[in-house]
Formats: sequence, C-alpha cells, structure tokens
Amino acid sequence: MQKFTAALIFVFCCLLGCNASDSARAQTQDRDNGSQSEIDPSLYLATRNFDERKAWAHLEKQVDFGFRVPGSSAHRACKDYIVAQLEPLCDSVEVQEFSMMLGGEDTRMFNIVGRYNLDAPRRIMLAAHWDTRPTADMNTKASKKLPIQGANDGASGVAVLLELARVFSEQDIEVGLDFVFFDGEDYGPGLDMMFLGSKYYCNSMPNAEIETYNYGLLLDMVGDSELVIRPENHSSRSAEIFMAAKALNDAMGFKVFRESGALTIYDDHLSFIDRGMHFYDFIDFEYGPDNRYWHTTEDTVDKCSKDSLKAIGEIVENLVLKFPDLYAPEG
Ligand code: 1BN
Ligand code: ZN
Repeated sequence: MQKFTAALIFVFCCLLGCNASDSARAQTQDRDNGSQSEIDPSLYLATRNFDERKAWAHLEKQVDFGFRVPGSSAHRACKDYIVAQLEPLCDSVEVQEFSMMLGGEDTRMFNIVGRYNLDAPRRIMLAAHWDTRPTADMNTKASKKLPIQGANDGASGVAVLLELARVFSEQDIEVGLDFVFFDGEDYGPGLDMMFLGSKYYCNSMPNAEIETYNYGLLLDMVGDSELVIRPENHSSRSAEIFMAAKALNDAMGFKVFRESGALTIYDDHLSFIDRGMHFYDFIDFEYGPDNRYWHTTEDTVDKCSKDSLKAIGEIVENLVLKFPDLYAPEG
C-alpha cells in the first residue's frame, strides 16, 4: 500500500467521530482551558484552533480599507496591515517591492512573505492574493468601470492565512511554513495583466529554494457563504493534496470539498507548477448563482460567512499538521 494511502486511512479513522457538531465543545475546550470532564479525547485528534471570528475580523478590516487596487492609498494601508499582523507571529517578514506601468502610471506593488522555522530543510507555502480588481467587468447592471470590494476575491484568502499564521505561531511544528501574499493577481482586464505578483515572486526564486518545498497551497475565493471547492485541473499532478483535504473535510463533518465537477483555473499557482512545484489551488468558482458575484460590485461581505472561513481554516490547519510530508522527497 502506498505510504500516502495508508496515512490517509489512518488519519480518517482517527478523525471519525470528530464532526462539526462536536466542534463547539472541542473549541470551547481549546479556547478557555476549562474542565475536561465532558470532552471526548478523540476530539483532540483533529485540532480546531482556527478561530473564525478572528479571521472574519481580518476580512472586514481589509474591506474597510476600501478598494485595494495597486497604486491606491487603500492598497498601501492594507499592505501595512498585513505586515503588522505577521510581524509579531513570524520568524521573519519580508516585503518584496516591484513596479510596473499600470494605466500609464509607474505603480509600486508588494508581495509579502512571513516565514516560520527559517532553518527547516523542508517547507510548505500557503498563499493568497491580497489586491482587488480595479474593474467590475462582469457587472451586468451597474457600470463595469467600478472597482470591486473583493470581500471574497482578495480578502477571504488573506483572512484565513492571517489566522492560520496565529494558529501555527502557537505550535511547535517541524516543517518550515511560508505565508505568501501576492499582489497584482487581479489587475487585468486580460490574463496577460494578471498574476503579476506571483510571476515576479516565482521568477525571483532560485532553483534551490523551489526544491525545498514539499508543496504549496493557494487559497482564493474561500469566503463564499456557500463554499464549494472542487478539483482543479492545473493542480492535478498534486491530487493527493485534494484527496487529503477531502478526507479531512469528511472526517471533520464539513461539506465543502466535493470530488465532482473539476474546473480548470488560471491563477497564482501556475508559475510555480511550471517550475516543477506541487501546488494546489483551493478556489470556489461558484460564487452566487451561475458565479454571478465574481468580478462584480456584488462581491461584498454579506455574500461571505464565518462558517466558510471556519471550514477552510480548520481543514488547512489539519492538512498542514497531519500531512506536512506530502510530496517530500523519499528517504
Ligand atoms: C481568480 C479570482 N482569478 C481571478 N480572480 C483567476 C481567474 C482568471 C479565474 C480567469 C478564472 C478565469
Ligand atoms: Zn478575481
């Protein structure tokens, strides 16, 4: 039996009985260290330290800055916020600045990376984009020239990563973790002017750094109140990541990961896949009926939910803790 399959079955069995309805009791225990008498010890086999209320506050804060379009004051304020959140949590925080001509202006953009366990020989990258699209080009009624709030497309992935950064700062883990926040993912309007930050970041990585990663995970549009994550075809060489997440989803009582209806999505993971990394895009591309909130002025906080942040947050928390060695070199 493959090492991965055996590990998956083991984790699935351990987590059986640990479902979402149990989670309120488990969380209470985790958060306030109260009496242990009523707690089934098996609940601790899945950790539930991700606090969706903290993640939600990060989501709202970003939207409150305004449209995080490169070159804007909201964009600079949001960059400073992400850096300020990471600094007390991480072993290092770097801002990678680059500039491009956008709309006739020389525009500064910023990738941000917070790292844990700087000397760990094997690493995982957790990534999201933090910019928002300057134009609501999928609007049908309102103007297509308006910017979008990006509550889901932008703020949700960042919110989950920032809360995971807190969760992992309170644990001893062996694997190195890099939280990477890409700028310029959504500039557009066409694909040629998208994924600007991830392309720049990936181009700046030496081969030796690429080779330290067991895998990368991209979180995009993970705040939708009706969150559904399906297999993504560009990520299919790394299908074990999806299978592990689906097993955790089932064992923990969530209904977010579905095996049917694979999608093909161009996103920030592609540059890394092109360089041989294992990278999976966890993206919900069913945002509203017929995806009708995507790239519209309808991408607002009321379309997102704390419960969705909780589901994806807890699943990724356990993915990293239970499956840090997926795609690690043998031996
Ligand atoms: C994801 C969120 N993307 C943009 N905002 C990438 C994408 C581009 C997805 C084109 C589908 C089509
Ligand atoms: Zn977008």
